[in-house]
Amino acid sequence: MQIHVINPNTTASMTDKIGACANRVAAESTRIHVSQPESGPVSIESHFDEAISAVGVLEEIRRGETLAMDAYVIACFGDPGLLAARELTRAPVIGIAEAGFHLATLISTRFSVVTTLSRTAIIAEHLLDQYGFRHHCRRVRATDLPVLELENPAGNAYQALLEECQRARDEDGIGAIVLGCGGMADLTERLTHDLQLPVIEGVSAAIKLAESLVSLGLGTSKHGDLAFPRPKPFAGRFADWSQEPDRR
Ligand code: 2AL
Repeated sequence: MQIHVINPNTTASMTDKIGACANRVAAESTRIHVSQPESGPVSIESHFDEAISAVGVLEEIRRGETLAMDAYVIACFGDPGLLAARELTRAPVIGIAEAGFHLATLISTRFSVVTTLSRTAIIAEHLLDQYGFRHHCRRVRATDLPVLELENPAGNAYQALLEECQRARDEDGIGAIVLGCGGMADLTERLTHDLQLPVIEGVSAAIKLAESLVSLGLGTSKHGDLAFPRPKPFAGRFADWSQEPDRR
């Protein structure tokens, strides 16, 4: 089984970290391919960053389709381009936010999300509404850590994250915490140990969900709105996405 893990931002150290995390949890027979877009923001922490990064994600899916990937993981907590990505493939495509939310509801009745910047929290809030998890989530908490601070070995990111997670555990009436950034993937074990409650990180969650779906022979439905996009010409810088319109 081949799973293509896409880091939607263009920071290579984060891509490597996400790849290491995916490899740690993947089954022995699973091969992990990890990539990042050629162009786009170094971190995704606004609606603007997210819109630009979604194009990069779709380009990576198109590349993955030429390599016959069995599943895709979008490893940014805003799940940028998720539904559009599903339109481009029959393989399952899993976002790390939705994967984290799903697993949290299976082991707790309520969870909180602990993410990066306050301004980014709205993206997780929107996803909770869109995916129908609003009722399960007590609170989306921000640490006010910029995403790239998680890549700074001399920084204090772990302590800030731990303290916000402790507040979530002690004040929110929850049973589990979902980490709200792909760059937090390597901190899960330490946080779980320090907090003594389940901490879910979306990259691992998404890999195991992708493996389950592929093992069950389940892929993205091509019946209805996730069918392949209608072929049509594209202008300008997207001209190479053009396909002859289907005249039937
Ligand atoms: C993210 C993430 O997972 N990767 C990134 O660049 N931005 N999300 C976030 N909430 O900070």
